[in-house]
Formats: sequence, structure tokens, C-alpha cells
Amino acid sequence: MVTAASEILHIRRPLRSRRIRGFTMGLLPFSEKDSPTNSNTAFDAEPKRDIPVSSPSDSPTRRTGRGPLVALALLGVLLALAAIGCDADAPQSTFGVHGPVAREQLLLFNVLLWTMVAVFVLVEGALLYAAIRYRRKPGDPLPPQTHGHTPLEIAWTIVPTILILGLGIWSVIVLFKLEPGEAVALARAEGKEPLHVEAIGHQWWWEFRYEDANPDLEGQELITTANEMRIPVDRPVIMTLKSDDVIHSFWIPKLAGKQDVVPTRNNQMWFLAEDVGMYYGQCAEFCGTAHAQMKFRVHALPDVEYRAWVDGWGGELAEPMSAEASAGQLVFLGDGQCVTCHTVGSADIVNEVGDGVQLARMKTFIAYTEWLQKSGDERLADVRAGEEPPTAFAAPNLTDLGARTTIGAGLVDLNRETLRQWLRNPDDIKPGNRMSELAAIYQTRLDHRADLTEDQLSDLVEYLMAQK
Ligand code: HEC
Ligand SMILES: [Cu+2]
Repeated sequence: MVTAASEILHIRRPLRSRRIRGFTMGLLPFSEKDSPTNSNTAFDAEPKRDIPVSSPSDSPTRRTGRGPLVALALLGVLLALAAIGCDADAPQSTFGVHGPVAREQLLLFNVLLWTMVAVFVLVEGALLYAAIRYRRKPGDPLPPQTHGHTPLEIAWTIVPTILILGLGIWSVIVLFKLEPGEAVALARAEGKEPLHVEAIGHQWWWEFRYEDANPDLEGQELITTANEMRIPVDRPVIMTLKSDDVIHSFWIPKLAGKQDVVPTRNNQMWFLAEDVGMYYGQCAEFCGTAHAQMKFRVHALPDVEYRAWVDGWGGELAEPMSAEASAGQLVFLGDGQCVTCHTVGSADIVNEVGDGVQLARMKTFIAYTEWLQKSGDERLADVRAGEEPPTAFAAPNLTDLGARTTIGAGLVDLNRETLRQWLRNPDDIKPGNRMSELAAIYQTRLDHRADLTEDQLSDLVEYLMAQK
């Protein structure tokens, strides 16, 4: 070990330079004698210590003398940047946990991290200490050569094995705690039922379905909403994760995650919000053009407020619509053709029919993406012949849009201005979105602007803002 370390640290200079020289000999077309840079004529001669062995041109260490410093500085900057990410108050920080699942995951992370840090410091420390303390000084004889040290080797096999086994077993235990069964047990211990919500990943927004929005009351309450889910505080929520296009990943950094959302599979996870508040969520698996704009929000409400939202959802509006809003409804159903994709006032049909519709949506998606592989001319020909694939895609349910805080899948705050901008041209807010790509009214102009008048847009805005 000592020999190897001193080799690495270039302590035995004469030996090293001789080896390199012998190696160069074999490669160069001319003999060592002819070499213009060579000051040593006899190949086998031991170079004298006081003669510089290398010529000025091959001393890279001198020219890159600042290299290590620059690298260190860069490392420092990177570490500082990484440390900013540890701010527990940052909106999507996994260090600011607000529920048991996230807390368990954070504990696992911390114990794994600090155990590894301790191992790293011990091993690297011993290495550095040995290399520096026992390095060979000029004139030292070769140290005694040892081959194997049984007690040491047994020790450094057993200790890591125990460590890895311990951490491994504990990781598996934590994994089991993330199973929905744990949520059921936790809820029942307090005389409640867990809430079940389905999250469906779409390119590039989230759909949320509640089969039984208030499990403590009799009867089913079907709710379909999008991009913002409401949950009661302190009640375990079991999520079933589905996709009808590509793989997404469901992640609410302060509450739980991540869990992959895979087409044809129903993955499950659970979480519980201990504090009332709004939590940011994010798709955490690259899923296409607008992947980074596939956010969502979780509103954890006091039980009464949650019940009020459930009870008020769908059906008749609480306040009668203004004349403008009523005009907007006509645009929604007529010229705007919004109703071909969006539902207002009730749950989406999938909520009632279930996986059959899900499968149909997936097939639509596959047929459509395959069709997009065709050349532009071929597609144009298909459209003219009326042979393009059906584009009846899922779209966000707009029943409670007026009560939401964002549009474009958590991208911008919802207000009359942003909503108008979205309706005039969704591309201005979210490039790559499927609404302007598919809806007919955005296909009449090259820049994808809606084929609607400003008055029609105003009416639509009033209509949608009234939906709460
Ligand atoms: C071809 C289907 C389709 C049609 C037609 C359509 N939309 Fe959309 N709409 C979508 C999709 C898909 C999204 C999600 C886009 C995204 O966030 O990436 C969306 C998003 C929205 C949103 C934002 C919802 C949210 O929570 O982020 C609003 C509001 C909206 N549409 C209103 C309308 C109106 C009004 C019309 C009629 C003028 C209309 N849409 C026509 C498919 C459609
Ligand atoms: Cu995604």
C-alpha cells in the first residue's frame, strides 16, 4: 500500500522517468540519441538527481498550476448552490416535511447520507494519512513487503457487510410503510377512512378523480378535477396513479414521492398532510415537450372546508350567471367547440365507466402519435380525405375552474388576464400544449391564434370564472 501510494504521488521520480523514457523509445521512429529534447544519451543510465530529468516542454504541472485551485473554487460554488437546495422553506424542498411519509423518506435519506459520509471520511482519511505519514524519503530502503493481513481483511469485510445489511433491511421496512395498507391502518386507528384519489398523468397536465370524495358520508361523490387537488388535512390519502399516454412521475416534495405513473399499470402510494396549506407538486419523469410545465398543487383544507368543496362541487352554480357568462356558455358549447374536449358541471364519464375509457384513450394516443410520424404532405392528404385519426383526447375538467389558483397545469396564476391570454393562444403561455395542437379553432391561423372575436373571449372568461 505504501509503495502504491508513493507511486501515485510521484515521489520516486528517477524510477518513473526512466520507465517513461524506455516506453517512448519503443514508439518514436528515431533513436533516443537523435531525440532533440533528450539530454540523456545512454538509455540505461540512471539519471542523476540534480539534473532536471524532464525538459521544460513536458512539465504540464507548471503550466496548469492553477488548475487544482480553479477546480476547487468550482467545487465550492457547486456545493454552495447545492446547499441552497437544502433550504427547508423552499417551495419544493424535500427537507421541509409536512407529513409522515415524507418524514420517513427524509430520515432514510439522512441516515444513508451521513453513514456514507462517515465511511468516506474514515477511509479517505486513513488513505491520506498513510500516504503522507509513511511516504518514502530520499535514501530510505524499500519497506518490508507484507502480503495480506487476516484480521484486518476480516474486519473490513464484516463491518461493511453489517452496515449494508442493516441499511438494506431498514430500507425495505420503510418501503413497506409506504404501502397503502399502512394508510388504512393509520386512518382506522383514528376512526376514519382514508380518502382514495386517482391521479392520471397526461401530456402535460394532471387529472384527479375522486370515486368517493367523502368516505365518512353515505353514497358516492364523483369528482373529476385537474391540476389542483383538494384533500382534508390529517386524513391519509391513497393515490392510484394511472397514465393514458407516456410514463410520468407523481411527486409532492413536502408530502411524498416520487412514484412512477406507468400506462397499463395502477401504481399506488399514500401521503398525509399534517398542516393546512398549499403544497407544490411536479411531474418528475421526462415526458415530452412541456414536461417541465406539468405541475400541480395540493390544497390541504380543514375538514369543514373540504366538505364544503365536495358538497358544492358540480350541479347548479351557487350564484346565477351574468349575461356575459351566459353568452360565454354559448361560445363554449358552439363556436368555441370547447365542449368536444372539456366537461363543465359534472364528473368526466371516465369516473363512471372506468378503465374501458382509459384504454380507449390510450389507443387514441398511440394512433395519433403514430400518425404524427408521417410526413406533413401525407398528413395534409389524410386531413383532406377525412382520414386523420380521432383526436378526442382527455382535457382538464373545468367544473371548479373559478375556484382554482392556476391554469396551464400550475404554470401561471389564474386571473381574467391570464385566462384570456390562454384562450386567445395557449402557446403564449405554454408552448407545446395539446389544446392548441388539437382544437380546431386554433388551426385556422399559422400562429395558432383562436378563431374567436375579442367579445367572445371576454364572454368565455366570464363563463369560466363563474365555475366554482
Ligand atoms: C382538442 C381538445 C380541446 C379543445 C377543443 C379545447 N381544449 Fe382547453 N384544454 C385542452 C387540453 C389538452 C388542456 C391542457 C393543456 C395543458 O395544460 O397542457 C386544456 C386546458 C384548458 C384550460 C386550462 C385548464 C387548467 O386547469 O390548466 C382552460 C381554461 C381551457 N382549456 C379552456 C378551453 C376553452 C374555453 C375551449 C374552447 C374555446 C377549449 N379549452 C378547447 C384541450 C382542449
Ligand atoms: Cu409528465
